[in-house]
Amino acid sequence: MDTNTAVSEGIAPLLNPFLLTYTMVMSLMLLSLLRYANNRPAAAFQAAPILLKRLGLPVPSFSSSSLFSASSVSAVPHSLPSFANETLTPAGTRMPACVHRILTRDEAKERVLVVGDVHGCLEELQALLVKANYTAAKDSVVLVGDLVNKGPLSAETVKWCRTQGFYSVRGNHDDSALAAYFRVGKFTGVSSLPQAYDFVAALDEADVAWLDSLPYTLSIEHLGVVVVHAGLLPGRPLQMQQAADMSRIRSVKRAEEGGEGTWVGVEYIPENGEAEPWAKVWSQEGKECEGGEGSTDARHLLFGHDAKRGLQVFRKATGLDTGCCYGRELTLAILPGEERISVKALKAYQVPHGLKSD
Ligand SMILES: [Mn+2]
Repeated sequence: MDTNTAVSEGIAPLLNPFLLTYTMVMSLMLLSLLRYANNRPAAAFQAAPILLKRLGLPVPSFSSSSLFSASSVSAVPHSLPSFANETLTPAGTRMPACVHRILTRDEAKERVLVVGDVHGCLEELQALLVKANYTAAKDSVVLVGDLVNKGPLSAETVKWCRTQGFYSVRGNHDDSALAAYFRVGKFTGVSSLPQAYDFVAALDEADVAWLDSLPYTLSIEHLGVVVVHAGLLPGRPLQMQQAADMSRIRSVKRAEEGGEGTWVGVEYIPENGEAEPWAKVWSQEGKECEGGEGSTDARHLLFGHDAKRGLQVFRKATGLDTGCCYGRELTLAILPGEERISVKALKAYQVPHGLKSD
């Protein structure tokens, strides 16, 4: 046998068309999975069941929940990777490690109480929970963000919610508090903070770490709900949503570029109908709404951030910011179900200032 024959016989099995195709398909699948998870193997591990579900394939019993409940990785929350490729938040702080948090059936208790913008109104928050017959044994609390600023007890609110084991998404004011604490963004080079940010000096390391960990969205899949501070851009999948929209939008208008059904988010509430509440558009039928064409997103969104519009009830989105810091009410939604409970503010801590973007 000459050398050439030996070589060709040696590699012959590798040239088998079936094996070649199989290897190529498997490599492509692995590469797509890694790409789907932003080249993070751990995220790819979590993304695999989601991809299988999307493709209509059976999900093996070792789902992300059971894999990641092992004690060695218990600090890693269940999450979806973000594909928006952002490293900094609109306030100039770093993006949270987990942008899209999933609250699993195992983590959630019997009822989930979703609370509107607290803005330092801790006494009202506690009164509201009493009114809702809250008990730590049977209830999980999820806040829509903006725990701080405007009201009287910002640092105390953060500390209390953290130590109670409450969940929260990140609001623009929570971002600003971090920016003030770390002197980044608009606070870069500022030696003495504005008086409104005095409270950041009362935050300890655990409070700051907790704020820093707040995700932009929290999905409660078994209840069919997503919690976000400000909103989502219609027509765009959850994992493509950008921090600026998730923490700041109030309205959307048609994009001039990007084709039919493309929306851009705006922070203001227009007087002349040039833009509409994002939640109203999100709730309209059609492929350009919800998460876009091909979306099977049948989930209901719960959000805050829009005290001026107050309680907003749309088919697929509910706004819970009822302006407590302005002397109006603090509201929570009880899940599962449609029930909502409110308490009156003890006083007006802040005078609303028109359409200012906060
Ligand atoms: Mn806000």
